Amino acid sequence: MLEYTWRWFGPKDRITFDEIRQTGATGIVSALHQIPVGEIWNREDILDRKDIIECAGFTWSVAESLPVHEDIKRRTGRYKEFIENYKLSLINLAEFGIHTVCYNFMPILDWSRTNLVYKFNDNSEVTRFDFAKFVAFDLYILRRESAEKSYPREVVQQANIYFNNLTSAEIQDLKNTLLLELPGSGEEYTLDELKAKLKTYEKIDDRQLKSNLFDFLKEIVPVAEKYGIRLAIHPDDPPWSLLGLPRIVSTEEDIGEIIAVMDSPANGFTLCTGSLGAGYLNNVSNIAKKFSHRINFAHLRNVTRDEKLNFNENYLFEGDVDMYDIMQTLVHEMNQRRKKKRSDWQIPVRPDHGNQMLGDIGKENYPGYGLYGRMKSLAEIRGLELGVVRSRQFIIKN
Ligand code: DNO
Repeated sequence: MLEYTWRWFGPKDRITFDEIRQTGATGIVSALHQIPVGEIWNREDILDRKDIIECAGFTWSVAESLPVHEDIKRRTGRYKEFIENYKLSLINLAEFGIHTVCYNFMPILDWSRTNLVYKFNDNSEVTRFDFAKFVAFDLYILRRESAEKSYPREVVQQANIYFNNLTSAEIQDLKNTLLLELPGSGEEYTLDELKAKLKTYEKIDDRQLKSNLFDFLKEIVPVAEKYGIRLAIHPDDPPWSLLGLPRIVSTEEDIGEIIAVMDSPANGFTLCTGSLGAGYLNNVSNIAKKFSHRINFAHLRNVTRDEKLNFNENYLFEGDVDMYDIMQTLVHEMNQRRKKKRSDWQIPVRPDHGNQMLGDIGKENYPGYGLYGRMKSLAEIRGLELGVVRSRQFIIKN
């Protein structure tokens, strides 16, 4: 079976270990958020976190994220030192048995949304991305230089109409949402800070960023291989350029290139069905099938998307991603790994963002990381897997 995991943000997380245990998860996905990006995850801090997790009866299954410093992404400044630090962090994690490491290569922004409390008709809440709203932020709140060149004329017009109808409270809300600290980035910006950061990527296009990623992989994959680490790059969320920034882990083609550059089980990806699924042209079932041998971690969640680059998160079985197909692929891949007698055949999976619902409504947590929505998704994931596994056995027997 898949290894059922749960993202726990560390001792400040309001979700308790008892609650996590009751969801059915056995593995914990966690990160040392207190360590500044670029610094080494030292042995003492790793051991402390591991002890807390193990004393509660769980395994620390995945490090998410071991963040990549912007200097590495740009290949400027102290990037050489930060790459050496990254290698040491990997070695330290491996020493304590944490062998799956999730990271991303999204410049500056991690996942982005224009609405963190979009209400469903059942009164639960999810996150949503409206392209015109995002463009309105870029053009009229951030006022990025030459931003209008990034968008087709109709989109600029739409954004203009949209913006002119906003109240000042709505403008403030949009601004806060987009500048907010999100779990992956660990940073919160002012408009000026964000503008200054964006400038540092002015000369870096997709090709350059990809080449910087490949250079990084050429350095870290051999270390990961040697110490039994399975790297799992996380796709861009959403899978397209934002604010003129390059984004390079967005499509089937991108993932194909990334895993081909260092062909090794150490160089894999996180099958994040929601991030990839937000891309109208992404067929997530195909991506999963085609690259199943390099899925080192899975984030399962669904989205409803459209061709105009709008999407909202949805219940696991109610969006545009075919979860049955995805599960077939995961189960098949695990069987293949088992046949090869790989000790790491079990793929860790976690429910990703869940609806804010039931007893979570009104409670504080990172958007998408409440208790009940994720618990519901995890129950559905487990049920789906059991159904897929049993029906395959049934077919073989009969
Ligand atoms: C969002 C998460 C991401 C993810 C990072 C991995 O909820 O899936 O923030 O942790 O992108 O580096």
